[in-house]
Amino acid sequence: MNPELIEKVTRLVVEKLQSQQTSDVKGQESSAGVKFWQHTSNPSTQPSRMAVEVIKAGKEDTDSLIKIKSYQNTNALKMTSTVKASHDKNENYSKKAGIDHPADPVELEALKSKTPARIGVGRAGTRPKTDTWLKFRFDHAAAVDAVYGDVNDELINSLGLFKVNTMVNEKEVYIRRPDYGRKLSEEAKKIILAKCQKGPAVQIILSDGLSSSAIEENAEDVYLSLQQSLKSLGLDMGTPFYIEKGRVAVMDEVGELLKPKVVVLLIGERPGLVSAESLSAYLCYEPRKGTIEADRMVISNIHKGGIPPAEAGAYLGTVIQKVLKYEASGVSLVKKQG
Ligand code: B12
Repeated sequence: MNPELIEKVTRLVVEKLQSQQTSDVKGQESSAGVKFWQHTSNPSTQPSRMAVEVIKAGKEDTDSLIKIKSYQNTNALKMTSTVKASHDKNENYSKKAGIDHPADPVELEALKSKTPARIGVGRAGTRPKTDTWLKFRFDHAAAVDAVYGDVNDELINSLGLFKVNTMVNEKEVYIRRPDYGRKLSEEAKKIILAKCQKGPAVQIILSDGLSSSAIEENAEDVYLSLQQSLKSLGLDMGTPFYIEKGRVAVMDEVGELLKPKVVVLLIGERPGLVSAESLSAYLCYEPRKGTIEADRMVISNIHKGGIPPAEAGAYLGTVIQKVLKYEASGVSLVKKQG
């Protein structure tokens, strides 16, 4: 954990976003030197890059490269290095798995560089090539692990969070009964009421949701940078905690109990075959029982191949500031903003 680095990156991002409120931040380089992640970078053709790079950010910020990552769960570490090794080994992946004699190789490469989806992978007769098939099996296994895995308590403790449960006790029930994942257990309600500050401006919650890997890989950076961002914006953030096996609408129950102005829920997304470790941040102004979905909003695709976690945390702070200013979120926010 390196709070100074998180603070530095968060400050740069918040400054950038505040000076460029109207522009789309993705894919642009700021004058302050924060480089945003190239979403469609293809791991098989591009060298791996760190989530956040701070490049000659100012006279006093001369570090050429900053890597933010301190907590490393051993499984997550194993997985990350396995993925990396797999990508390294697959240096020639696109060649082996690609179309043998493309009519237009330049155009094909251009198309492939625009998406991480499995396009232009070629085939062996009527079947996929062995490399394509093995990569598919690998990514599918990672997705299953993400859904069925549990977040390491060490991470939850290291973030200073306490853990509560929904009405779900096992993953099979979680998958079959989304409604149970939207309700807190009676014990959870008591613990939350006993431990949490009432009526904060911002209530942060974390939950594994559909991907424990998403929390393991990204939660620390997003959470720390979100905290820094809220601190720099002068926003009070109550007592954050972790909900095991939660669904998005569980925030309504938290809203009822603690009456925060805004709830932000960092939750694992349903894994796909491109990334099994993607995190979402769902936000809502004054969520309560009966809140309609249109009043929620989401920033999705937070992971090292999407929106870099530390930048997402910083960005979230500025979105929360807007939600508080207009006292609305989702479609209501859009309507009020005009
Ligand atoms: C599954 C899914 C759905 C399912 C949700 C069904 C269900 N009960 O789970 C369905 C098909 C209904 C759906 C609908 C929509 N979705 Co959708 N969805 C997803 C997906 C693939 C996974 C979401 C997830 O894992 N959530 C986490 C789990 C734990 O949450 P949950 O509690 O089980 O389910 C809730 C959330 O999934 C939430 N939700 C799902 N989509 C959206 C979209 C928005 C804007 C909001 C606020 C909430 C929300 O609604 C569920 C019920 O509360 C994501 C892709 C991704 N990478 O995240 C897109 C995604 C979140 N959806 C998206 C969109 C645009 C929509 C729609 C607005 C599409 C439309 N034009 O109608 C609607 C809005 C629905 C809503 N709740 O307001 C976009 C959001 C883009 C953005 N940043 O704003 C995403 C990122 C897909 C994408 N890449 O474009 N979605």
